[in-house]
Amino acid sequence: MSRQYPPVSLIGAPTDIGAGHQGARLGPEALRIAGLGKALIARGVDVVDRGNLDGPRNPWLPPVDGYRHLAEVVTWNRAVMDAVRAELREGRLPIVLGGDHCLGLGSITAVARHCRETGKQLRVLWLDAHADFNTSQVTPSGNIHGMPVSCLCGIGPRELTHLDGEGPAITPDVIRQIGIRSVDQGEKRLVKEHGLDIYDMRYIDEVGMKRVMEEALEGVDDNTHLHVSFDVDFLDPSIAPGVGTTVPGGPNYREAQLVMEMIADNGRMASLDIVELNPVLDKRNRTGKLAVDLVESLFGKSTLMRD
Ligand code: 5AB
Ligand code: MN
Ligand code: MN
Ligand code: MN
Repeated sequence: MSRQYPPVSLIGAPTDIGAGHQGARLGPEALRIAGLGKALIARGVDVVDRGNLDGPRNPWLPPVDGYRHLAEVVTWNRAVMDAVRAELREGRLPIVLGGDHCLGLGSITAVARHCRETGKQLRVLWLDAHADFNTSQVTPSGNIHGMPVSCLCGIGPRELTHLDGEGPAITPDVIRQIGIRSVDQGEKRLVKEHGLDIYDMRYIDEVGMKRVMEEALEGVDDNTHLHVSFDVDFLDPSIAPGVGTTVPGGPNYREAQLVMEMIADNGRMASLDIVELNPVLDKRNRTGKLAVDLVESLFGKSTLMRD
């Protein structure tokens, strides 16, 4: 099955400003070295690599009032937002190469704005071990990569909840979180309070990934912009060791492939983040290569014999 994909733009965002480990700032280069651009070109996709965005270096300071590096996080996310917005306006499919997951804020703020302007419905698939729904009050770390989802939903500091000067980017009903297996205590309360739709590992174990993906993609139609925010720590650490916050018990290789293939079959993915890859913690870029392998599946590569 071959599908026409819109032209893709790779946007490097080399920062670990929101993370608790340094190293994710090397993620964009590791993804390039693992052959991301070439792999997409081989799938017949028109790819332009826009290079890396610029932003403040990581000063590696402790949190202040529950946030670490808030000002720098705002600057990086504005850059990502503007870059993603520009690509969407040109009818291109932006792939943000992180970088840590705080960048999902800038990326999805741009996507949500684009949806408002074009009258599209938005669906976000958040592939992650974590819910990323902390606030400054409940965070155990102060690391903002644990807060992008709450900020996107309007819970957080104004400079992040109103990144584009308009209101909060989304409401919780837009998001489906898959692979979740580590939620902090206060975060759990908030997640429940705001009714986040979470397909945690227990649910995946019980009903299987196929049904999970059918449910998560339900209602994603021609009028839907599907955004995939792929935190590499979604994957089981036995296959993806190159992340700062490993949590055992994640999807295995086949389950992860099924996720990507079902997204490809759905055909509505219009933007993507690949975040949290930390080459410093990886083994011979194994996790980077796996991410590329999975992105190929997102773009329709399949071992399926019956189509
Ligand atoms: B990631 C933790 N919940 O807030 C926190 O990798 C981890 O973007 C957050 O999902 C992990 O510090 C953030 C303990
Ligand atoms: Mn995350
Ligand atoms: Mn995570
Ligand atoms: Mn992480």
